Amino acid sequence: MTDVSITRLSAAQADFDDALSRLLAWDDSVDHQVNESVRHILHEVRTRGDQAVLEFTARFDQVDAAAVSELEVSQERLQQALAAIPVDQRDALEKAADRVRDYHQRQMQSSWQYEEADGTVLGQKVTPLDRAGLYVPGGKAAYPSSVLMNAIPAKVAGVAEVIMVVPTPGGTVNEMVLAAAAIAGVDRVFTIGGAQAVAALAYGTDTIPHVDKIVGPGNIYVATAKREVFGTVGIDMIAGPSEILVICDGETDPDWIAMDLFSQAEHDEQAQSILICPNAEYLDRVENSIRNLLPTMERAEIIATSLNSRAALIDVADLSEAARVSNRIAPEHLELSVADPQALVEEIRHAGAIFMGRYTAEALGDYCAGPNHVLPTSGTARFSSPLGVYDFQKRSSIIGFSAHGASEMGKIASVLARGEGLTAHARSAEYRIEGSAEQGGVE
Ligand code: HSO
Ligand code: ZN
Repeated sequence: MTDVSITRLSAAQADFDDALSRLLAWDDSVDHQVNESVRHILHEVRTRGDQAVLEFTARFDQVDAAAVSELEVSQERLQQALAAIPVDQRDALEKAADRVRDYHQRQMQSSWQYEEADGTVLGQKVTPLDRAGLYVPGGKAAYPSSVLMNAIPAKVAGVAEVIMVVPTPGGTVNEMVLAAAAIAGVDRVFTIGGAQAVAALAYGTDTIPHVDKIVGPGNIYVATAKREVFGTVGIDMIAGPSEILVICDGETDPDWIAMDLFSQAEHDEQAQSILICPNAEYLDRVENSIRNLLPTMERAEIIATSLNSRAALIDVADLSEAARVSNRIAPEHLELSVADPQALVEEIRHAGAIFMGRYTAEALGDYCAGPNHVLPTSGTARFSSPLGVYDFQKRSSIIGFSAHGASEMGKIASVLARGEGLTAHARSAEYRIEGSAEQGGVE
């Protein structure tokens, strides 16, 4: 059944705010069953290491190995995959990788220092993480493009070792994923997945080194495991279903917009596609295109389910109102399919990625524009940003006082420390106040 009936909303309707909230509502309640089994897996891997990884991999992926080292994919094997995939795929992956690398190089943060008049030096030292773990889902959701998007920023940041895990249910390996790992310069690959892979990366086993941060998407078990190990390691984000919001002035070919909405909806049944336009009649035209084009789609079922349950066509008074509604949604992807996207972008405050103008399909950004396609979902663009080089770098503060500087700051620190009742702090600072020896350290 690929009938579609898409929710219509109007910003003018009295209950618009409530209707919009209902549309955006997303059930991310924790499933206790999942929680418990993830905790069990984490505990087992933490205490029994490699042996537990082998058992879970046999149970969940039907892959039997005598040792975890058998589940490691060699660099030669990655190169073989790269050599074996069709040449157009290899070319496309390499071109995409070059663009992603170029873009991310511009995100590099460098260390800085400045000196005050009395010789006090203050600054920030930026260092990459030592080791990052990259989770790549197996099966249908194994996206080679996501390997590039996760691994390249880590390598650009200077992460010494990028370790990728990818489950291979039934032993099936995705060659394009391996090829992408080769291009991105992933250092080690293990064919393990699920919560057991997250645990192995977080705690380390005899064979799998522990990492400092785990990035990459995964199913509910992987997401739950990432949430649980946060603190032992860093994580990137807990991603919800993918979303697209298109603001159109009503002048773009409706087929283009329909296909842009499909491109999000085909990811999964829970994906969300929303179109906002100041021209209600244009919304009808897009809905017509949707009806005409849907039967031509390979993933028509998934698209239909996604559109029927989570999509909306919204009419607004003008583009400014469209921008206000968009800011409330804080979409992961925002297309500005309008004549003057530069003017409209001024009014946009929250969005993971903004696609400017009628020609800029989200699909180009998903694969090869250069910016990252790992973006904040479910309204989290209000407070977070695309995955980037900065996710693989950290900062240390640098503080250096001259004798004179220490003396001046010592007086301030002493007063504040005594105010907090912390005498050791106060005296530690006071020792360094010029002439403090003669004062004998006032109590
Ligand atoms: N739209 C997805 C990324 C993706 N699309 C991968 C195709 N492959 C989330 O931004
Ligand atoms: Zn996509």
